Amino acid sequence: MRKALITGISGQDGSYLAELLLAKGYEVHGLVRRSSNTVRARLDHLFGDPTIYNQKLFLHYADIDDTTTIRRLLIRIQPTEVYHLAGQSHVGASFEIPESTCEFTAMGTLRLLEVLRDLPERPRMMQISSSEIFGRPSDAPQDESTPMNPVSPYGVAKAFATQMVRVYRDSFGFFACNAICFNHESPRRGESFVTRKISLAAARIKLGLQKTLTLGNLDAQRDWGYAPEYVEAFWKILQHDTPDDYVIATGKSHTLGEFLEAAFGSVDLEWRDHVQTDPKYMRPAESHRLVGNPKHAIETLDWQPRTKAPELAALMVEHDLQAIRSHG
Ligand code: F7E
Repeated sequence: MRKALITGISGQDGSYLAELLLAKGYEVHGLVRRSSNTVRARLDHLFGDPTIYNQKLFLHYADIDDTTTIRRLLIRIQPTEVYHLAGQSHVGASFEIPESTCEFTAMGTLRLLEVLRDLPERPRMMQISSSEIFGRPSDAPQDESTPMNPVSPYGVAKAFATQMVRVYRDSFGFFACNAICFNHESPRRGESFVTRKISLAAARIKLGLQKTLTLGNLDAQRDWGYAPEYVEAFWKILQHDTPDDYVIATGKSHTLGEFLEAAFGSVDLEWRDHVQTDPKYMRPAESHRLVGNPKHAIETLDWQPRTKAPELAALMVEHDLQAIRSHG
């Protein structure tokens, strides 16, 4: 029986990965943060299925800084694969809360590696890294050998975690890998990330529930892919014979204007009539020229990014339109 442990299972990627692994016949264990709010909307459909929840899918309370509990769970569950997705993932917020961002994202990864180090049978392990490690790269597109030059506390924390995974792989023989992910979005994306903010606003404006959308830096450019395709890469990374790092990206960069055009255009709206800017959404420093070269993943893992950014924008708006129509 293949058993996987996912940290951050209630997030966008964690929920898609849980679905993928369940479909492949895995027993899936997820770590969740203890909070008074038990709403885990992205996993609701799995909770609601009595053939899945507590049969093939199990959730455990463990904060990522709770090493003792994580060790106990790993010894008890004995997963064959660990997918480390948990962390504070908002780049803008990391300027406001740099210490906790580093605590969870950087130290959280090191603590997990240390627990794994002591296990008699070490599972394979994958860490979700980020294009933010490149910050302001001298070359574009970026690949696995592009030097790290992070410009946000989040990027610094991810650079630490990424390099630590390499150190444990090289020094202690870990089967540990980094998926260096560029932006990846979906209808399950958190509402404070720009793509979801845009898709929700386009849907609400279309339905007459909102008039304007307030954004920060409109000059931003990103390599936006579709999250369910990215979790396929996570799985493939751990099935390969040798551990390695992989850039997971589409290879195409789009401006925020292009994303707005596709999102608003999909419901026959002109974004310029509705979008305004406010400096409060600007960041003290912005990453530039982030566009990934996924050649290594495509050639080695037989992985393909399929959904293009304009298509992604339209599918997110369509989802939000339907959801608002049915639940308000
Ligand atoms: O910003 C600009 C903003 O917050 C994208 C995370 O998953 O991907 C994500 O990080 C761009 C930036 O994503 C608003 O300044 C303009 O240039 O959606 P975002 P991100 O910062 O790229 C990487 C790969 C990760 O690893 C992260 O965990 O859009 N932007 N106006 C705005 N961004 C936000 N959030 N809100 C705005 O109003």
